[in-house]
Amino acid sequence: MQSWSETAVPSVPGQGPPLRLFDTADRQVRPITPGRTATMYVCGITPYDATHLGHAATYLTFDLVNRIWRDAGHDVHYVQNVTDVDDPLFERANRDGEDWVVLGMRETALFREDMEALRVLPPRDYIGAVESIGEVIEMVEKFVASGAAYVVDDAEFPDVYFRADATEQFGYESGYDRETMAKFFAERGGDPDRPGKVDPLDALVWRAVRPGEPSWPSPFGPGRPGWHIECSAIALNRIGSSFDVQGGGSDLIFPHHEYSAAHAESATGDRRFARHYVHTGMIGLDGEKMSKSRGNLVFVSKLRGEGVDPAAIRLGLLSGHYRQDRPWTEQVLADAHTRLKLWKDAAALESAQSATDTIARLRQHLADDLDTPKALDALDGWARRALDNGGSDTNAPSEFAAAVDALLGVRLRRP
Ligand code: 5CA
Ligand code: ZN
Repeated sequence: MQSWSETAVPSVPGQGPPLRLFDTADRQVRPITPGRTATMYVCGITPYDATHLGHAATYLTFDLVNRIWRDAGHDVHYVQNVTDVDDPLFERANRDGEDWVVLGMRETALFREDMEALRVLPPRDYIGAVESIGEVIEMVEKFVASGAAYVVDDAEFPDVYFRADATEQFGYESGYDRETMAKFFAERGGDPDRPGKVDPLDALVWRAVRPGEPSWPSPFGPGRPGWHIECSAIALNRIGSSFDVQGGGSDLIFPHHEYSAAHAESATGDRRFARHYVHTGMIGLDGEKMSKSRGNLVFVSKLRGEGVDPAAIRLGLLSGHYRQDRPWTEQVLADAHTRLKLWKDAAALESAQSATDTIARLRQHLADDLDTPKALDALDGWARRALDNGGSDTNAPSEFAAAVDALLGVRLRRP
């Protein structure tokens, strides 16, 4: 699938400390040690509606990871999927009397536009679930051959299920007990009560065709992929196992990332799919998680349409810590506008005091589990001092602007 276009990233003199991030599986902040090419897979959207600020916050978080790695001189192989065949697409398309393929294409195009406007660096591989069906079938064949998956005894709908006990280490990613797993499995797309399953926690990897649903031929009969398997297949075939970061919102910790890891580990025999599992907190509105099912959405495209500067959306979403659930409010946006103006004014000065220490602090705070609140504070401090007291360093305003552009993705001056 076509990705979106790349924005230029200025290079900034000097280097920051190595990146440390919280790993959900190990429940601690620890260093990430990528090779020359750093590898990252971030779960993409299900394109049945426009991108809201919750989605945007999650992609902005991993954009920081991408930018920190590039700043450290790594080549970054970033992979993202689009879940372009799934129940929510059919439901929305049916409701609106539209073709589900057209709906998916339109919302994916709008997502690309939003990402470009927010200056999110594009994935190198942007892959649709439909495009990866051949890869999914290959994996499911392997599971069936090894006994990791089985076809339910149902003549009408011979679905294929992956055994939750196929790998010894199942459960390590979320660390949840069985009761918590059962709760989230039922709430987040699982089907614990499907007759014919060996264990209620076994996960669908191939869904036999139902009347009115699209299907693709396979050795197990016509059907379509289950959900977790698309992310396993897409990541494995592009960045292999033991890649550096698997990313997504905290609502993907279980079941999605637990099973995509288990599928991949069952296929490869490796103990660990990703070296770091990184999860973002949920953006809320009016006291509730922003979600399509609750309908309390603020769309990026709607704000853009109202003339809101995407750089202010970016700064507003980055003003809280990525792991914290946090609300989007009018105040968050107003503060972001004030900050953007402060930084732009300082970046437009002819001279200021040196920005070298401030850039070092920016890098330190970001490397410390993406501590954006402290990073943004440090930049505010420099900008205020520059505007109040001036300084004689004529390079400082442009160095400040280059660092903000490279590391935070906010452009303060015309290039
Ligand atoms: N297509 C699957 C992943 S393979 C999916 O979860 N799609 S999604 O459109 O529902 O979500 C896309 C990403 O946005 C996921 O990482 C999800 O965790 C994140 N997300 C959804 N709602 C919020 C929110 N309110 N705050 C922060 N992140 C969110
Ligand atoms: Zn995914």
